[in-house]
Parts: sequence; structure tokens; C-alpha cells
Amino acid sequence: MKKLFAFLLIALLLCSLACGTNGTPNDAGAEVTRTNPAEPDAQAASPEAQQPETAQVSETAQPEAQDTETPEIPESDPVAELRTELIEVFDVMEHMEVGASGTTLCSHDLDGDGTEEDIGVEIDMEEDTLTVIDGERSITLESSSMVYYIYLCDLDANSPYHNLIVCADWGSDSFITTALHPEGDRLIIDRQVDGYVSWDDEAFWVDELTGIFGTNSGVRPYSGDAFEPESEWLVCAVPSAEYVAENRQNLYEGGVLLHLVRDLPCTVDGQPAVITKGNCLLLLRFNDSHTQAKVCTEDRSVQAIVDIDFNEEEWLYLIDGVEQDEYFDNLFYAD
Ligand SMILES: [Ca+2]
Repeated sequence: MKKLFAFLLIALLLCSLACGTNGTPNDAGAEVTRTNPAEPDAQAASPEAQQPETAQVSETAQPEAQDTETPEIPESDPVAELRTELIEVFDVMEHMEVGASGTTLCSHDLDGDGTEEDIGVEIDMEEDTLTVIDGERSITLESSSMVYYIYLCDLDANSPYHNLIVCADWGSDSFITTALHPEGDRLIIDRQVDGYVSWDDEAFWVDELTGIFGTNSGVRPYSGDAFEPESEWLVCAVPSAEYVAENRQNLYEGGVLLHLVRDLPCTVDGQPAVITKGNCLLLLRFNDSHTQAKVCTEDRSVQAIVDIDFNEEEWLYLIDGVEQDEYFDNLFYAD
């Protein structure tokens, strides 16, 4: 009996010791998640958690995640109620006779006074100008090419007049879009945007230039009486995950799938983070001041915002004081 009691006592002691040694580290096991700033409890549990302000994004992409669909845009942009009506589109050069310097495109009551006036253009190749004419009104726009599309439209049903939107190539695919409306004896410029305009889904979409991460452009809708942008964010052409998987090498060459060769400081879920070198990124959006870019990792598992210091005079994009082309080894349009 004594032997049995002694055995039970020893067993009880061993059990107690075992539980004790296992229990303490388990309490401190929160260290594993200390680098995740989204878990404040983990930060409080570990002294080391106080110094890392950054979340490390794994270098290893998850291959099985590649069959997910096109990345979800981080947040939807509210597109205002679309009021724009497209009346007609003119390919100016198709309307011109060979050798002519001008032409009448149509007769239309642009100013809304109840009487139609002739709308046309004159082109001066020597002066590199395009003159838009609306009856007795005209305005001369500087230009240097011969590609002109003119959209006759009603940007706002509540305004008494209709509008002209002129898309011209200033040379080497440097398009500029000019929105005009009649006022008194003049044609007034509402807005000029560096980019190519097109019409889709009851709105004008302007493909505007950027140099962020070597990307050429992004697109956003414009509408309203003064041809106003409907969003601060411009959407980039993002290939589907399936396309990326099938055309990975070509995407590298085209500069679409960006290969990080330097740790990239960014914000993930509102918290400072770093996407480590070795990851590949897709540019989803950028803002119109060129100061922020939204990106996602190739496997779509992480979406982040990158703050950019844009030097417009020198057309430089700096991230944390370092030029963007030092972060990637395959920018299509490097600084
Ligand atoms: Ca009229």
C-alpha cells in the first residue's frame, strides 16, 4: 500500500512538474504573432512587440492562391449619378477632304438658343493649331499632330447648352483632352486633361498618364457640367490571376508584374508594414496627385498602400527617400 501511495505521489509530482513547465511558455507563445500589429494583445504580451512597427509579408507566394479571380479593388469608388448623354462622335480626319485645312462637322444647337449653328474645325499645320468653331464662336488650341476626335455631348441635362470634348494627340501618343462649352460669343475651356478620352457605360473615361511603378496610365470616369473627375483614384489595367500565371514571363518583360528587389515600406490594413524583396506586385490604382499607389501581391493575398513623394519637376517618384526604380528590377518606364 505504501508502495502504491509512493508511486501515486511520484506520479502526481511528475505530472505537476510537467504541467508547470509546459504552461509558462504557452502563455508567452504570443511572441509568434508579435509582428502582426493588428493584434494589440500580442504586442502587450511581449516586450519585443513594442519595437516592431512593421508587419513582414512573406517572401513565399502561395501557389495554390494563384487561381483566385482578378484582385478585388481595395475599395469601390462612388461614381456619381451619370447624367452625360453622348450625341455624336466625329473622327475629324475622316471628315476632312484630302488637302483641306478645315471642315464642317455638323449643324447643331450647341448654345441652346433654339437655332442650329455650324460646328467645325480648322487645322493650321504650320502653326500646329486646331481651331474649334461653333457658329460665330471659335477657340484655337495648340497642337502638333493630326489625330483629333471630337465628342458632341450633353454633360449635364440641367445646363442650357451642350458640350464639345476634343481629344488630340500632341505627338508620340501624348494625348490631351479639352472640354468646351459655349458662353456668350466665346467657347470656354472647362478642363484640360493629359490623356485619351473614350466613351463607355454612359460616362467619359480618360486614360491619364503616370510614371508610378513604371506604369504608363490609369483610367477614371469624368462627367458633370464642368467635366469633373468622379474619383480621386485611377484604375490600372490589372490582368487576371489566370493570365498572370500563363504569361508570367511576358508580364515581367512588359513591366506589369513588378519584381521587388528591395523591401517596400507600405501600409496594410491601416498599419505600417513592409513587403519584402522577392515578392511580385501588381499596381491596382494610384491617386491623381501621384502620392499614393494601391498594390497587391501576385497571389492577391496582401493589398497595400504605398506612399510616394512625387517630384513633378524632375518627374521622380521617391518611396521613403529612395527612387522607385531601386525597388524594382523591371520597371517598364524607369525614371
Ligand atoms: Ca444655337
